[in-house]
Amino acid sequence: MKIDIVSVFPDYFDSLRLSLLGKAQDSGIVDLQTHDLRQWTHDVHRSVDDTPVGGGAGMVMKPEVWAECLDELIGGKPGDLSSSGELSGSSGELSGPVLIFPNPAALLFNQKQANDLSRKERIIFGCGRYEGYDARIPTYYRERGLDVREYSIGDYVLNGGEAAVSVMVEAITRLIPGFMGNPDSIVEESYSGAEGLLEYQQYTKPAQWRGLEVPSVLLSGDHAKVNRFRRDDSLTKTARIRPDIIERLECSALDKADCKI
Ligand code: 6GU
Repeated sequence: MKIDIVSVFPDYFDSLRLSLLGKAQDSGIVDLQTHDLRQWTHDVHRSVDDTPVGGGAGMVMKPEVWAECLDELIGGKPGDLSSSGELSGSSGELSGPVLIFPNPAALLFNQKQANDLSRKERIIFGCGRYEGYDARIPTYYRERGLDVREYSIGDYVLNGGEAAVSVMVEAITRLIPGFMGNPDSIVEESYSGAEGLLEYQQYTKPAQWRGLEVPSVLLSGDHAKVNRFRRDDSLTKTARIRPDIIERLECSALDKADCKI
């Protein structure tokens, strides 16, 4: 997967060279490039923002700078995109990169979207700063046939999209086949199952520690009982701290034994 990240703080993403994501870049599973948006400015101040039309506080990122940057990264002149059909496959499905703009006033990013995005060949992230970016930027590229998405990572406000993009890149790349040493570890974890129940609690040795015991069923060696115990733990924990997830559960996802919870 090729990932481009555009930001006025490209150094923010140095941490993505560490750990498993760093290894995935070394092995060629992920090709991650960061770009300084100011590279596409022409004025002496290298300005990327301007005051909001209609008034109000703060600054808004200018469409011209973003368009020069994105046209170059996408490749081809903007007019080519829809007219030549270059970016839409014969099946009518969108090909070409997915463009993602972090935005606190957008759809919440979740595991389902991370899964879908982990199958894409190329993703370009455009990090907004200040009060946001001119709304015509996503509209323009959407109208030109690109798959353009805006996501928030939670109901709180950050100073810019950089932290949100870090989160999304990590959530997406770890799902790419071959990324994880042990692919089983992503199967059972929280949010990954079709139902999206929270993961059950885990324990390691010793069985007794500072007066606290590991639940005895986990030491029984009875796999059916262990599985039942873990599923009950997932269900009760989810019902207690994320009742919204339980409310969305399909009835068909539950078995008879679940219903005593
Ligand atoms: Cl994507 N951006 C900003 N600035 N704040 C956020 C966010 C994104 N998601 C949650 N808060």
